[in-house]
Amino acid sequence: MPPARQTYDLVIAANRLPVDQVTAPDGQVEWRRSPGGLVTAMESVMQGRAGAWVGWAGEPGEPPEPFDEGGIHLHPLGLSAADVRDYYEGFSNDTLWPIYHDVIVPATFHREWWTSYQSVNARFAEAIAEVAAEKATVWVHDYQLQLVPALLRRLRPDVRIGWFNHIPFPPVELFAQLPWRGQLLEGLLGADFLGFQRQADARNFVRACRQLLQAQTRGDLVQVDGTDRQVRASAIPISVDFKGLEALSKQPEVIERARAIRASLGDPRVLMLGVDRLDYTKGIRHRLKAYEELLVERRIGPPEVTLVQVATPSRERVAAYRNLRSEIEQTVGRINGELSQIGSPAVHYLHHSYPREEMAALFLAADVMLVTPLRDGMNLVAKEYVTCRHDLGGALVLSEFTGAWHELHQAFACNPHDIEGLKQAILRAINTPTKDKQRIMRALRRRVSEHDVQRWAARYLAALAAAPEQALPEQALPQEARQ
Ligand code: ADQ
Repeated sequence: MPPARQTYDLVIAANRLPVDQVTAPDGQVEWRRSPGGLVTAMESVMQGRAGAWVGWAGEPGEPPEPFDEGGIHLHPLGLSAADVRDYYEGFSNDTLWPIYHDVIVPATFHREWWTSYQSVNARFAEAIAEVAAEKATVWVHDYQLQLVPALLRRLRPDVRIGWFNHIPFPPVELFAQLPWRGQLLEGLLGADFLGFQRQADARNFVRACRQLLQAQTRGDLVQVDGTDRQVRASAIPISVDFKGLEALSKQPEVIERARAIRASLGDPRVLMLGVDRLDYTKGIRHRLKAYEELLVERRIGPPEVTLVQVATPSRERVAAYRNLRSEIEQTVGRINGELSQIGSPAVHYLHHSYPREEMAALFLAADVMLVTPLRDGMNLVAKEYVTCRHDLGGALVLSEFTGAWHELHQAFACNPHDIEGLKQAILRAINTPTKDKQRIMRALRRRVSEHDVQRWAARYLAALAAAPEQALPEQALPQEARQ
């Protein structure tokens, strides 16, 4: 008889496991925890519960054996090179990602990508069904796994299923372009509770169900056809680990490093900073255009003002990302060629990933943070920046098209499509008196500290537990969620 497999009360499923494989100089392979806020949040909710995480280990081929790391049971799921190409780079990042981000670049539709997406989602559902204990809570993450809720419900009707979308949910007019729109909606309706970054995203989902499935809806509830089930779709915006990141940014070495960064840039009067995955949704081109025009018009210029643009390498096997990278690098080259001075480049462009300490030091060093996406589910960089500014220094220029803007209204708002308006927002962020900027920063920090990632996770799980059908009594909910 095969040994009884251990099962878990709380199962997280996401495209990626929360660890990266690293090879030490002696060839020894080990796992290192990825530093994201999601992992910190999950650790806080997994305390005292038996928790497992199902996800891809990041390399194509046979998956490693399941293992335990930091108190979480990790269950790797194998993706072949063809799965990575069709399910991940293809359907997830070249079909869904553009449609869900306002079609900033055109979406690509291939039927074989869809077939692969279905098959990988089915494997996820099977892996979850294997590790979930009787009546477990299962929390599925993001647009790569939209079919998992319904597939899992078929395999395991006893478990409670939640799904959270880290990216926007598009208006029905754009969503309707997807040839597989009905299957995607039905896949999601297998969940008990669906969480979104903004109310507008939740409303878009409910509207899509009404218009494309002719489902009955009432407020944030969708009636599932042919059953007595109702699914709730609401906004529960994600956040950052405020306490952990603030403590990091208060470390003397980080503060010293921030000083050293400024000194190595020639101690400019105004250091501007952009930090993004190199993605066409992030508005990097628009930001550079506004900055270039301000330089050409001599309203600002080096050496008093400089811009550091950190662009993390991303999805380089998708053509739109390769094109964006060469376009950005050409633009930076042109700006520097035409507008720099000897020893004072106009733009410092860094195409790297950095450790958390270095990111915190950059945030502390920057007088103006430029967050200018054309569309972004939340944008954690904006929240990380204000978290690090315990000195109340700095100013945040924030696009109205980010989820973060809906919580951080006091920031210097911009519409990145409006280059003239963006230039004005940058100048305001530079020239507003320090006292006023401190007041703004204090308000922004209060919001993030009161709505941190631990509270997000607790609220999400409470909403999932209290979703229609199996409403729990109030006292069963964690304290944070009773509001
Ligand atoms: P992303 O599109 O990846 O996330 P974002 O929210 O900005 O966008 O998160 C990026 C993370 O990567 C931040 O924690 C940032 O500090 C880090 N990072 C960026 N550049 C880095 C670098 N060079 N080195 C090291 N770290 C770097 C998706 C959605 C967002 C949503 C998040 C979370 O697109 O809208 O906010 O998920 O839900």
